[in-house]
Amino acid sequence: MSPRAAEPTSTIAPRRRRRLLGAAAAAALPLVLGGCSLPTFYGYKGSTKQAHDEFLLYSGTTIAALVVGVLVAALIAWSVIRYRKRSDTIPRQFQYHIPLEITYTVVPVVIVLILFGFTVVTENRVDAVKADPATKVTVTAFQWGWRFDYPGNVSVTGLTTEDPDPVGLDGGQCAPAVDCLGPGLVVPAGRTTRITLVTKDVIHGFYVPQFNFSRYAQPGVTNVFDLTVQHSGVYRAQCTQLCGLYHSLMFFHVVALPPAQFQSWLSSQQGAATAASGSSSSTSNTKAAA
Ligand SMILES: [Cu+2]
Repeated sequence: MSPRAAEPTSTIAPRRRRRLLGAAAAAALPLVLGGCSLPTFYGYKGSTKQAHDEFLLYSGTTIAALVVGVLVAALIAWSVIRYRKRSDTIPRQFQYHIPLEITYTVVPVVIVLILFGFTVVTENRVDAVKADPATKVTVTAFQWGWRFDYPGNVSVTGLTTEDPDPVGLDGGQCAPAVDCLGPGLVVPAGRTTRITLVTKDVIHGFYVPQFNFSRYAQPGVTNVFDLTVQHSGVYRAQCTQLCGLYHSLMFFHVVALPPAQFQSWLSSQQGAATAASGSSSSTSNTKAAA
């Protein structure tokens, strides 16, 4: 009697244990996969207000993808293990399971619609321009460098092969620690800067990784957008469109200053521009060329 009584428990218990282990492994998978990248998923949290919106969209989409991926992987693993071949008998066959087919058609469509909705809302917020930005800068990309034009005839031009810090604001924190080659686009921190992006020749790409933002500078097209850098600092940036021989050197950096410091910088540049125009009838102050 005792061997028979012991038989069921000896076969069922390991199976239950395996199921429990499988469920625990499936539950732990997102944490293991996410691991050290949580909560950014290898992305930037974003140094501008607009970038943070992008980050929320990115992380939300990634979490949704992880949930779906883990669920699908778990179902595949379950069916592979549960229904593995045990004999040569052909198992029961199923087809045309209408409720199931409707479910696995409708659920993905609903997921795509939700992601689409969040994307539209986020992109509208990122592309929105304020009626009253704190400052306006026209950014001109060219082979091979960048020019930044501020109100008051202040113009900062940087060539890729020249001074890596033409505005002289690195304060020792730029090269080589931050490796911010190229000219500096100076903006006030915590305030909105209106960027008008154009190109003088071919297509270039305005890309600041920490802003989660990239936009083409296209011939014949004027792109307008707002950036609201949240904290003072130096942010590396570069051209992301292959634009010719020195494309790989077409870096620039964004320098976000406290508003008062930005204003005093701009005032001093405007004073210098006025003095230069008075003495040489020139209307620009091209520091990198000096
Ligand atoms: Cu370029």
